Amino acid sequence: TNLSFFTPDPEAVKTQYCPVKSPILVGPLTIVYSKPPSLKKIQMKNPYVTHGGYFSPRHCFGRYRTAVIIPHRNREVHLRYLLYYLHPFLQRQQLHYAIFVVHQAGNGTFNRAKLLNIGVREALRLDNWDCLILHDVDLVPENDYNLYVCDEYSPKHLASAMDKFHYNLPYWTYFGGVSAITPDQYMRINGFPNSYWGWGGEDDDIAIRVRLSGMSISRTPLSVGRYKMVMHSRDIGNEENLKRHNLLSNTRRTWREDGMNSLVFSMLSREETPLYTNITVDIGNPP
Ligand code: UD2
Ligand code: MN
Repeated sequence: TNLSFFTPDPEAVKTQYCPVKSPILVGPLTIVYSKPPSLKKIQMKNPYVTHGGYFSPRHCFGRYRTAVIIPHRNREVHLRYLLYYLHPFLQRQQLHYAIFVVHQAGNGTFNRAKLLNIGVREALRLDNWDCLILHDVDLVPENDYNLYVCDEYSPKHLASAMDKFHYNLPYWTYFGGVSAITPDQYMRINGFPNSYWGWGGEDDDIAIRVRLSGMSISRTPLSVGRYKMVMHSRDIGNEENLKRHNLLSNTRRTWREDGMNSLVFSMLSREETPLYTNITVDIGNPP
């Protein structure tokens, strides 16, 4: 028979769940920070990403629903690098996913953990996510076997081997950079602390919360959890938090009161841009 006119309809064959292990992963990736890609170029390369930064596998039903949440201010170039590499990465993993950028308005002191709490609250209003990925804007994964999927029993640290730490952990309980946590686990630790203003400490607080609520941290193996950070200096407005040691010594007394159940902010705007959902918030100032 002459099949030269036959065009299979890709949507029509979507009758099954995607396989547990995606067949289109490639493993190690080459990440280059030489020329920031434009948003237009990233859009052209990701034609199946829909407004707000959503994607669903086209030939099978996505088995896992993943929300990526990125705290952000003044790092537009880093964000472009991340989107450029992360969209195709997540599509190769055959995830049903969306990307949320939580943008802190104003010039006040930055608060990464509070922005992540806001991102989680907003993401959960929009979909029933299996997994929340909390992602620094300047870290790009270097191996797509590092699945952006949660562990059922433990919050998972994904950025186990960063170039800036010579592809090793800086210390054993380290939980910064990129992590994966289910909504249930997130609520169980009362989310992240709202009280860490400026640089540092909040990641250690989170690790303590995990332990205090009776869980442990799992981790991507060092050979796979590799990340390349865009080089940068400390931002204005994110100076070192000198209160962090004091705060950390009190976590076991404060974590039940400081977190998702005490989160207060004002929503300034929510917009669906072509490559991500942007949430702009006023989070106030340190006391
Ligand atoms: C480390 C951790 C990070 C966090 C931080 C302490 C790594 C790679 N990551 O990051 O997870 O625990 O220490 O707070 O070791 N940001 C902005 N605009 C700003 C400031 C920060 O967008 O003006 C966001 C952005 O997503 C950035 C993140 O906050 O990636 C962490 O800040 P950083 O990159 O300045 O700190 P760094 O690299 O020491
Ligand atoms: Mn950084």
